[in-house]
Amino acid sequence: MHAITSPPTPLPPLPSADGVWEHLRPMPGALADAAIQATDISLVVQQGQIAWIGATSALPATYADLPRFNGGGALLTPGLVDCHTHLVYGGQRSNEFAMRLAGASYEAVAQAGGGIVASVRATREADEDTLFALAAGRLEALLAEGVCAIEIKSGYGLALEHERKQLRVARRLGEAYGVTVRTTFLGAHALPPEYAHRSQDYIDLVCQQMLPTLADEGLVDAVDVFCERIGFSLAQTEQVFQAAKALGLPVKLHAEQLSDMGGAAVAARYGALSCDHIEHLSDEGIAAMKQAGTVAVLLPGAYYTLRDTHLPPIQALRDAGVPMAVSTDHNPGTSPALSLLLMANMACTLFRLTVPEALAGITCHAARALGLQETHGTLGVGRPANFVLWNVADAAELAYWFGHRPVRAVVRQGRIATR
Ligand code: DI6
Ligand code: FE
Repeated sequence: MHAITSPPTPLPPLPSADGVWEHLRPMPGALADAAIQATDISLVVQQGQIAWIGATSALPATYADLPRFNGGGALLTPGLVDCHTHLVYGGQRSNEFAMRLAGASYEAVAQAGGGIVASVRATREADEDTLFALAAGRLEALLAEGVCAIEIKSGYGLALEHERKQLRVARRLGEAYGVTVRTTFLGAHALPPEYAHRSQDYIDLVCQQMLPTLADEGLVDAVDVFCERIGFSLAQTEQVFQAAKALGLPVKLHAEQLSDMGGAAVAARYGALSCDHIEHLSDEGIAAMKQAGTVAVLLPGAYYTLRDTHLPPIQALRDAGVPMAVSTDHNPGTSPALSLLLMANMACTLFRLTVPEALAGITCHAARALGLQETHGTLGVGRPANFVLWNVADAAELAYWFGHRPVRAVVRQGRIATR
């Protein structure tokens, strides 16, 4: 890989979105205030926040002199939320794509020295500016589609300085692009080679050194573990959760992706924000998640890439009333996906979500999976102005087209990001 030595150039400032955005047609479920029933609505942005929202016919006269943006009846949605990504890493792993096509399983690829550890090597070799430049390109693809908040995990460094590098890049991306970034420490993603056959020593390091140090540096918003046969055990998962709890940090879990480890129920006991993947989730896991208010994050990109056939228990989650989010799981191994709309489409076609479920999955439920439900994922007064105008006749088109981006305008953190 060639190194990029110069620091990333600061991006030019985006124009302010302050003013009246009128004649918009809200997606069902888009507004925090369900009492607003109008189909022609306006939204007032002041100092980057939503100052008023309601029927265009009821716009208060006090806003009459503000700049006007005529939406022309465009569909209005909240800014999209991508609640599970591994966006910052070096290299890429198209070679494994070929290996899997030739019949190798994800686990076999990992055992052959590929998998997560291959990305760890490339990430350790890359400096911070290189990682920034690589991740910036990926982030731009997601932002162009209307993403206004994104979770970015560490987990390809697996040593203090390299995990720090990933998390610092995640924070820098948020600042440079004016996008809400939630960082998740995933030190317990895989066993680094230098700890081969010493997984307990590594987990001790994660809990006693890496996590407290990075949390102290303000780099950690949540803590995640890959709880799996090829990842970490239930007991090790719980040890990491205890360390997170001691620091007052919320937890999430890569749970029951390849097998039913019982991780979801443990995560729920720690009040997890979300359990993600969950193809093999049990009824006990579902009940525990419901009780704890834990979001089920569905990752159809990984399911598709791995040509998995074991569907997550969608109907049981639906029956239990567990909120379902949908995310890219962007990562170089199992989900090299850079379109959240494509994930909504795949959640419908592969997982049989309804269109409203898929759209809630990339907005309000995704926000909840990050603990951002009071500020993101629905539109309401006092929230930061994050919204998207779409060139579509029907909200269902957002999950219907694929390979198409019917965006008319994106307002992100009160700035006009795409027009
Ligand atoms: N589950 C995933 O889908 C990714 N990590 C994880 O724990 C895969 C990461 C990779 O293969 O690089
Ligand atoms: Fe993941």
